[in-house]
Amino acid sequence: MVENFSEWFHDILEEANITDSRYPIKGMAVWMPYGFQIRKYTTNLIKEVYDRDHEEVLFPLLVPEAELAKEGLHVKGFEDEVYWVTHGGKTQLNEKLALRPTSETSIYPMYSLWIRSHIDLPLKYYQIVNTFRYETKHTRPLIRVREITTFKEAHTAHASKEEADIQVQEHIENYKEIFDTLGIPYTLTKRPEWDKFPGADYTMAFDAIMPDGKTLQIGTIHNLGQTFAKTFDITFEDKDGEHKLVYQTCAGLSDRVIASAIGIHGDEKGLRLPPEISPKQITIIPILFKKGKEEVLAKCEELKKEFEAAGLRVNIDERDIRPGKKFYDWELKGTPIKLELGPRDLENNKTIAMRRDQLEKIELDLDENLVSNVIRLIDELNENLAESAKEFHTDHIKFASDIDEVRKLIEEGNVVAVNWCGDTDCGEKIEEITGYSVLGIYEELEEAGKKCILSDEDAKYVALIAKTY
Ligand code: 5CA
Repeated sequence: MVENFSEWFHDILEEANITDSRYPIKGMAVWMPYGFQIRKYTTNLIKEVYDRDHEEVLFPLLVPEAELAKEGLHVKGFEDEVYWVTHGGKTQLNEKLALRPTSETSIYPMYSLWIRSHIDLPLKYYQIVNTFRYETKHTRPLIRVREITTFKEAHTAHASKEEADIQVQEHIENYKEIFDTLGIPYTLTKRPEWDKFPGADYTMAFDAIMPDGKTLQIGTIHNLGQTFAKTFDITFEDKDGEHKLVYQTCAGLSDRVIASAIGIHGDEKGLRLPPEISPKQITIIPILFKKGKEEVLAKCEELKKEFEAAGLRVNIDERDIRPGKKFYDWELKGTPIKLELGPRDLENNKTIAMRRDQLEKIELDLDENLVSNVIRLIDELNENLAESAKEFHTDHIKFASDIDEVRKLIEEGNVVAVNWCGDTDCGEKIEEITGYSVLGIYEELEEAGKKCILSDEDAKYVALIAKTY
């Protein structure tokens, strides 16, 4: 699978009924029922984390050209990627309208109206919407799409620089919680100057290492400083009566969260979904013969109710097909736990459980401990998925001390750590020579005396270099 990750990923999306990419617009796909459920539980998780101290809102999709054009750096970063609406029916519009590529220029003019005084701060809103980017790099379902269907963007405004810096840390903690819940290991780097978000002071980014060794940026957090506040005139009256500009942050996640959960945990048999986002956490497979059919089905229903009462999502696969085919299907679809129940099991007061990550049969008694036993299996699976993913991740970050070694290690499927001076020219040269991307600063070097991998300067940082999606 590792050699053909791209093919595996493409196939599993169709086979498991997640998305259908045959929609006749490049970079846009249909969310199919099973995929839609996975997406729903993923957005539920994101909402659960963000609802704690943000409020959810919903802005219009269209942005007037004049607003989009206001922030020079920002518009320059996006001008090649914007889709435009030019007509309403047959009438040409007075002003072109952009399909939001992201929503700073849609949200901040309203922040300028809403924020008046220090008591209005901090303001912390988020929305989960679709955004449109006319991507020119090779598109891939969920990974690089032209309609990002699941774009979580949080936008905050603060009275001081310190509060904005703290908010950046809070976004980081939120993202860690989301990725940890899904067992997705990540690197966190400060993006280099030339790769930060257009208009930001600095960008912090989470990257996952996919099975083919390429990294996928799965979340970004931007400290916007006062750039947008100046452009959109977002000011407040402070306690001392002075009018001041706000400090802002924004933080984005996308369909890539789902892509990484699918890609990182999957195996040659199909999906291995983290229980949090698995449409069903338990699939009960009745083994039916003419004799004893009613009893078996009645017991399956009874078990389903018990599991549901404990807050678990359960289905019974009653289709009139061979049990072997059902096993195959639910392995493909990645349900964490399968429970098999036939007439003989019922007689013996047993059921056979199987964890998707192990595929060994585990005999469980049909007694009052069944629910807690199954919950234990789900927890063990969850931990095991996270641990094996973490092991892969750690094994694939290697240190290199010269440029040739960087190339070799990346070609072997690794992400490479190097000592770096931090200079932009030097960083861009590293990218030029190797053909790979400098993800950013991974750590600051505490001791002096180390040399940069390329320039003769002292190294200040450990930077990561990778082949990226
Ligand atoms: N306004 C900010 C965040 S609120 C913003 O747009 N940041 S971003 O450009 O970095 O995008 C946020 C996240 O969306 C990225 O970290 C990346 O994970 C994801 N993303 C960006 N472009 C695409 C795309 N074409 N397809 C899927 N996901 C994408």
